[in-house]
Amino acid sequence: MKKLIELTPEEAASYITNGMTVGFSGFTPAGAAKVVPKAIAKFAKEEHDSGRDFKIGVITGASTGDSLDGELARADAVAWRTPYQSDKFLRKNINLGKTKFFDMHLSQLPQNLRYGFLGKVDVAVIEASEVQADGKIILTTSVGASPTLARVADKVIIELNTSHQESLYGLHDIYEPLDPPLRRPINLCRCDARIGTEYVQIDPAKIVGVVASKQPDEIGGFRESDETTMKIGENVATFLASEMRSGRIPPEFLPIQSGVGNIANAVLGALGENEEIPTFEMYSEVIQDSVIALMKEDKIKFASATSLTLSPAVLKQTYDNYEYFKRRLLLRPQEISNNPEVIRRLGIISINTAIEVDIFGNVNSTHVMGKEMMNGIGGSGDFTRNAFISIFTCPSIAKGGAISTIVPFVSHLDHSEHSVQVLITEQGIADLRAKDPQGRATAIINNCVHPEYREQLLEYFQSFKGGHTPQTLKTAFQMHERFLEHKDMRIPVSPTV
Ligand code: 0RQ
Repeated sequence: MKKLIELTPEEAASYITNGMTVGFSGFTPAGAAKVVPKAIAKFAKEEHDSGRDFKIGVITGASTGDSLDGELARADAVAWRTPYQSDKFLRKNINLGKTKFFDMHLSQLPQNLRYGFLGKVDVAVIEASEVQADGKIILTTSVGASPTLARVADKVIIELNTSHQESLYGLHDIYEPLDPPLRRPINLCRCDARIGTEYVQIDPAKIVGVVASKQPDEIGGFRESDETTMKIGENVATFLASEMRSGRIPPEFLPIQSGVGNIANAVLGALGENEEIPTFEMYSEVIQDSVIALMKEDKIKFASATSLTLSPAVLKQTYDNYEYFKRRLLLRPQEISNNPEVIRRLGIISINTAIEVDIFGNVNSTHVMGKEMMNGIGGSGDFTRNAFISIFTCPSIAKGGAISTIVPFVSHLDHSEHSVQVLITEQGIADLRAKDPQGRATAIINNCVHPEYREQLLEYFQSFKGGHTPQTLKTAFQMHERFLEHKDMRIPVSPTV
């Protein structure tokens, strides 16, 4: 058996040349490649300083950490990027047009790679906790798209990261579906079902070398929940408890998917505190700090996801009590954690955050004022479209009240009124199920809009003259236009004489 060769980060980076497509492990900063992308960024800067071009195409599972997206963006080394990002430097390059970005449903990335829709992957850089000379790779805190990236790439570089728990064997369940017309049903009928292997298996001949790393995942902590996020969380818990009372959610409850960020963290905290909601399971893509806290209290009994996105202190607690947690956690490829077939079968309750929602329930998750990319659609579409109940949350205002997150018409559309069932802000709950457009608009304006904007939206709604949907094209973007002109969506009060 071929012995694996040890490489320095610089030697590994030398396999990557201008114009290549590189796949990196990482779904959120969890399990993201770190030392090799940093070395690539350094090399890119040197090439640029010498007047030579150096830019690559970058594919990952989702967002990553500063050593990957941050370093490469600061070196202006990213020609194109997919499927998701949340780095401020990369976001800037995307919005300046320096990096081409196409965001896609995260469940589709691995199959799109196999179908050849994204072209050839030249090199995959994969963080591992263990690698064997026969090509078995045990991943770290995320699975994401790594199994597929490692399998389709021409060459593979391993970042062997020893900052993790000594053995993560058994944390992962690796299963890659066959492609049509040979695809079979995904035999997953419970959150804790295992259908694959504990390791990724690739052809060892493709592994060009192993780079040692001790760098921990670059995950920041969360902002403390404030009054608004706490109220949103309480409203979500109240809504789900009332769905249980009405018998629409069964007494044993249904698995929860929760997005990332401060609001999602506060929502999970509130679910944990609601006494009517029984112990539940998660079938999600990201496991955040709040899941671990609720697992310790036995409020969450199992969590299946594709990444363990924990702040350093919480990851340490998890590793310190690994015997307890390893029976309750499972990481799957994003193609399975976010799989529409499985989401529909298990009856997932999805909870995601919107940037902007219109009075009909159309949701914008990605673009500020219709044109500035924030992060990407991520997994929100995979879950929303296929959920048992799909919920969107957001504060009713942004930027200190200068923006109403509820507008007459979204400036960009990610989730349509056909998929969005419930909207929850700190103001209240709008249940949009079985309502026509007028009923939806009434529920949203009455229950979710901030008082400072209620009259304005009501006036818009009432200006409608005939038709099925109360929409007036001429004034549909008046609030956005006012913001672009005056940096505030509120109608200025005319001075009293
Ligand atoms: O900016 O921090 O500069 O003030 O957007 O907003 O309220 O802190 O909420 O951190 O949960 O992020 C939709 C971006 C929300 C995220 C989004 C500004 C606001 C603030 C962040 P500041 P909050 P969050 C699973 C599912 C898409 C992907 C997804 C997201 C910043 O949840 O990327 O759902 N979702 N994935 O001020 C202008 C508005 C605004 C606004 C908020 N209407 N106009 N700015 N902001 N509303 C995850 C994965 O797939 C991995």
